[in-house]
Amino acid sequence: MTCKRLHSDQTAPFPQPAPSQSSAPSALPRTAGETPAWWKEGTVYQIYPKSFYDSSGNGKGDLPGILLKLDYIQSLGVDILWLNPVYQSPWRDNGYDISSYRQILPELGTMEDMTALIRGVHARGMRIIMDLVVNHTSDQHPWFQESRRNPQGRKADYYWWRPGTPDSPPNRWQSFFGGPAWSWDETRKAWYLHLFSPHQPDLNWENPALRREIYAMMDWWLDKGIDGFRMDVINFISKNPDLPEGTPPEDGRPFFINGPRIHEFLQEMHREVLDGRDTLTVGECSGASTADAVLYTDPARRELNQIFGMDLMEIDYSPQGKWIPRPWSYREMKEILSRWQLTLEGRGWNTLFLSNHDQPRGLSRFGDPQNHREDSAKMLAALLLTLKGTPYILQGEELGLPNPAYPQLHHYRDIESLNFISQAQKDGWKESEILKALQEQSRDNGRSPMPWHGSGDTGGFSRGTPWINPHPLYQTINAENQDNNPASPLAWFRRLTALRKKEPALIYGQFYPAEPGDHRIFRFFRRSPDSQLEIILNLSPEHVSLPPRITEAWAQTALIIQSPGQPNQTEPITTVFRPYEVRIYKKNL
Ligand code: ISL
Repeated sequence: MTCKRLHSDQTAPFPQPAPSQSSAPSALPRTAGETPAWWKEGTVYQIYPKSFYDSSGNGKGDLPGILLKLDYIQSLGVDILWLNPVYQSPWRDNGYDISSYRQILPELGTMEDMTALIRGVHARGMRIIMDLVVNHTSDQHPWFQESRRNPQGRKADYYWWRPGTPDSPPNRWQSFFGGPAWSWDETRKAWYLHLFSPHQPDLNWENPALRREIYAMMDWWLDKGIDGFRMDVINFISKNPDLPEGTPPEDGRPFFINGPRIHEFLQEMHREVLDGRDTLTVGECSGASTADAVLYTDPARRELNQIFGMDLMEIDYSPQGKWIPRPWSYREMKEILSRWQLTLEGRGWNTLFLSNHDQPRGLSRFGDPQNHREDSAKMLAALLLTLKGTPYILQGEELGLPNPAYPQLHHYRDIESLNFISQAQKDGWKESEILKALQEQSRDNGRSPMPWHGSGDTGGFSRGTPWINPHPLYQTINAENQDNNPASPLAWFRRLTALRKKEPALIYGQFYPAEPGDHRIFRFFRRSPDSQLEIILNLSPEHVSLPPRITEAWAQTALIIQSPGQPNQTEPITTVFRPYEVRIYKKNL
């Protein structure tokens, strides 16, 4: 089951309800009837701590480094920071293998640094959430060590142990990183389940004592002042205890994705930890359909605030998986986005993201970094900040950073990429083919060091030798040279976050897809009781001419923001959209 496409929804026809002519009265006009919440209004900035800013010179980004860059982060107009894992860990999967939930990895800082960061973030009026990785731990975690040593002890079934002999695993499930999902443990003389690497044994959520330990740990962190959690593969925590084989036998996904007790567990977690606290909870939910998303995020069900659905991230997965991508179309992209928007309207809450630490850069996938880097980056930023939901921006995305596309095999660090390289070599792939796949799809594309300025060997990331190579384009793409350039992607990003703060319709307004006039155009409305915004995005590198039935209505509206172009200067209304052009028209109702 190595990273195959997860079919979550049937493809639905592109929906086209016309915007209603009457503005329904609402008790909360600015929020268009939605219950207001900071996590609906905020934009999230994802920090990959090891690649953000190295204050110590050891080649790895660290917590004091983030603290030093808080003014920059605040200047973006973002409101919430999400930190990838910073816990004690042997770092087999870049911190997603935690060996102590209540300690910070010394290379990244101390608990005092973490407390100072929480304070610094709050002092600037922002919030901070941390990764919660509770589908599995590291095999070095004391729970696993005790569990493997003491089959009669209290922690004996904190993990998925099965008896047997070393030559016959309990089933043929494959892990997400390649290879079997079961390993034989010589100490306990039994098999244990790991959906990821053998160093990441899966926790057994059937055990109530384990669940209580996890809730206590969550409480502990919330008491320290963090504002919520990004929950890693949270919809994998409930497994069918029979652990049946799938079709094909290697595919166990039907038996642990959105598993039998998942909603019960999340509701219990809500009751035990989250009730009465004002937190942001966002679940990473690969394999969740839009219908599942409603179940997870409907506030009445008291589970999560939001989930990351993966349909858009898997748009280019072929039946052979992510390493052999397939072509995708603008129609498919719009269909996925519109389906998630429409299904969650009034029933849950969306996340909006095109990049993260597991994905190639959104710009390289959905834009044109070769020929229209800045304009396509601006269009994608507009897409993220004008649809309905909470936007998540990966560090560097505000600069229009494409994939680093490292040119040699030895540049890659990620466990999934390294496993792919050895498997592809065994399967007889040519080196050039392996490199091409990595340059397009490796998770390391989202993990390169943040380019702060154009000089030195690392673009201001570190005084030492970076753990992974600097971004090859840091001399031209960096925060310093965009900071005072009003035409830069960074300046555009700041204008968009400011616009979201000014226009409640961009937060709470209902989403209506509109007739695009051309398949390369994404056109939609955001409507609140007192205003309607019309957003038109040219998704393509081509000039697109729109028909008069669409363009004539613009005479009654104001063009409030446009790209390409200089700020405060809009072009006369034309019917031709330039490559990756963005326009937002506003009409008061
Ligand atoms: O990265 C993927 C595809 O290339 C996914 O299959 C990914 O492994 C999956 O979305 C789960 O991701 C999360 O859990 C993993 C960790 O490696 C990822 O970094 C994390 O985001 C295991 O903890």
